[in-house]
Amino acid sequence: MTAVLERPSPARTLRRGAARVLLDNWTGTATVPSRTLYPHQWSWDSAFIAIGLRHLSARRAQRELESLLTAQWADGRIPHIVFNPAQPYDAYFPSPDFWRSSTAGRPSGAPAAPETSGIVQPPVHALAAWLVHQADPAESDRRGFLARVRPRLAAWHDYLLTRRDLGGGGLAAVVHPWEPGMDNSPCWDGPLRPLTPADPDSYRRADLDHGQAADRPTDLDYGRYVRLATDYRATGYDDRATDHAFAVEDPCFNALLIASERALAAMARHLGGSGAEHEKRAQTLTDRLVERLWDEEAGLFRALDLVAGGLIEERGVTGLVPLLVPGLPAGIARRLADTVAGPHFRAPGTGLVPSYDLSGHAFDPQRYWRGPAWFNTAWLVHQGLRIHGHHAQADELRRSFLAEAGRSGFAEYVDPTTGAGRGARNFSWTAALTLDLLA
Ligand code: 9YW
Repeated sequence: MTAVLERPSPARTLRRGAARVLLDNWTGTATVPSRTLYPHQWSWDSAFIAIGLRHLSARRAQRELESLLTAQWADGRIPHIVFNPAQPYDAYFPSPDFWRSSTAGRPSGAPAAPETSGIVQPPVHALAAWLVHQADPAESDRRGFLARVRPRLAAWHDYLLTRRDLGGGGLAAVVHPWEPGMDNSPCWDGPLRPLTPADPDSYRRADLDHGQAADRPTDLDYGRYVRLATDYRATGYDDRATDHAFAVEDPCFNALLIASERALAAMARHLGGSGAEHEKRAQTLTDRLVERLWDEEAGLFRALDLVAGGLIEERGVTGLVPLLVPGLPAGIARRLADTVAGPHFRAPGTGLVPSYDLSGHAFDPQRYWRGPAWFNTAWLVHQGLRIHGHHAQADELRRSFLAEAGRSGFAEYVDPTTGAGRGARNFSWTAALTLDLLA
């Protein structure tokens, strides 16, 4: 008799491929976003990675978040990069000798080790920690996971809601285009324009050793990123002492803070408390988000430029992410879902969500956050569609996500009109969120 060999299903093949990426990118304590381009630990990457990793090993997902939290500063900030001491300094720019956290960051409570950057990234961490806990509550309770991470996550949010309330209106501000995690989005062009770039001879871009120049931010962008980071470093990363030349209230950043406040409430309840304080904060933040950033005519949230004053007249994917806020007024949630399905954001070739308005004056399907579709933002929008009951639209986005993630070899981002992979391949959050959508 001939043995009948069963062909693995496409979902099984995809799951195996995604798991392989996460295993290959694990360093022993954390996961690098990409072995080539990003050889250290990144803050919001680790949160997305933990959300996927929990389906392979709840324990490893807990360690991913715990290792990030060991680099937390005494003022509560979670730095956007935690440097791996085993990597050479020139593997990535800006390197530890640029940020100088252990010396320059001391006044703000940077640890003596490890070396970190001095800026932050969107606060997805509490949401991730709660999802990780739910993957295996018994193992989580046995290790005291929530009891250990919860105070640190609360301190992180306190930092954002006090030191970073630069506009005085109850939302957190970002002070560098790397902080919202969407570096060269056209949303930041206006706020960055008045800035004098740093001298190009004062640094060397390591990203161009591994990425195509046409897929990456320009040299002018980098000059301004370096300028802002250098000025922040000069005050010891003290938000009260820095005259921030870039200060923006970003919709995605604040929406994730709200989702994470709700996660902190759930954790508090699980640990025997009431969670009421965090629920209240989440509601107040939601009210402020709507009052300050909602644009009824455009049907999406806008970023607010605190330096020049006024909402930024660009449509970015950041303005769609608040869909994942459960307490959003129903009318706003409906408008957002329509905008996701409408001509500005439904990419005809792939069904994915571009990072920037398809018909916008600055749209570029290849260049990083100026048009390409990213998988973390697709996952966030997908969550939002589900939360607000738009299941058919969510199913369609899920199918597009899985098809393009697999086809592109877990690309960092893809051309939203063709699905052609761009940036790094075997990118960790693409693989992790694939696992989550397959679970
Ligand atoms: C940088 C690591 C990071 C992401 C950001 C993305 C890019 C560039 O890569 O940042 O050099 O920090 O824009 O969202 O966290 O994957």
